[in-house]
Amino acid sequence: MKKLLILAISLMFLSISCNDSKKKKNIKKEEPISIQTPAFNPDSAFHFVKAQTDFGPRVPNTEAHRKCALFLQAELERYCDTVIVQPFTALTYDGVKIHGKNIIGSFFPEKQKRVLLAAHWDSRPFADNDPNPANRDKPVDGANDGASGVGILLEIARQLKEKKPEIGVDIIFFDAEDWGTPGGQNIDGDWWALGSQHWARNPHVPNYKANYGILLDMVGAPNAKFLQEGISMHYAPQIVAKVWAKAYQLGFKDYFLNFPGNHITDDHLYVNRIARIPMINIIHQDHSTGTGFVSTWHTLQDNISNIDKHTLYVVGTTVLAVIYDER
Ligand code: AHN
Ligand code: ZN
Repeated sequence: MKKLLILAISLMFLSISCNDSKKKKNIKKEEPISIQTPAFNPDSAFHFVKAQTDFGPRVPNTEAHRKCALFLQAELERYCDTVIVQPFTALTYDGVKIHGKNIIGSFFPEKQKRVLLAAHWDSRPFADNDPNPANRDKPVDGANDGASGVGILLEIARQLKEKKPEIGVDIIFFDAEDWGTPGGQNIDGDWWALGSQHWARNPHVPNYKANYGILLDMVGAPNAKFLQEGISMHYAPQIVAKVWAKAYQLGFKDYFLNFPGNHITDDHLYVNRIARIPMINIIHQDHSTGTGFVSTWHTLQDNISNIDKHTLYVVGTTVLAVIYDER
């Protein structure tokens, strides 16, 4: 009995010391002295998406909207060199005067060569595409439609602070993108993207220029498909080519398809048309749903349970690689 006990104890020590030597070897192999290029962290990006949806729907003129604006400003202030909040008022298609805020964080604001990254941070006031008519006047969480792009850009901001890019970068969170006319209703006018329209006419700094821009919209659904969106192909085909080539190089061809998509009226339209900065839209399109978008679009199902970390990773890694390539 005693012998057995001694045997067991010595085996235990033997296995502990074995583990120990394995660990030491691993440390030597896997931790080089040089600082590595930071990798886009999908858990962190997901956390940034959820932090937004936790406020509730970020519909202009609501408490959740006001609180989320302060959160986004504070986050950008942690990472960027300068942050500018641009308040504005606008009139919606249904006659509501809304108080909006575009929130802009910049890295190296003095540099000439710059890239503009953007997403909209507001969420839609009504789930007018919901299969259940009783839900159609309720506001949407907008986990994918809005928060996904903002979450990726906050993670990119966090990474850019760790490893500074060679060029200037501006991150713009546009407000009041998603209060546009309900589907099928054909009312003339530019009722989508009110925040980007305001910014394009009143840039946050006088004479603002960027070499190009990338808009992220609906970049968080599982197995998202990014078609080459029509307005992007009209105004900035060379930027589509650049970004898609990088995605292919990174092995993301199942997400970034070499296939034309529809023209989508979105924030980038006014950045192209009014500010005259070539800007593309990375946006999930689905021609099988009838709306042209993912099935959760403008429904109550657009919530955090339908956000996929791998999609956030694919998009974030691609955009980050494009930025670090520029000099
Ligand atoms: C139109 O449906 C014309 N534009 C859609 C823009 C949008 C809404 N992006 C997200 N939500
Ligand atoms: Zn929307």
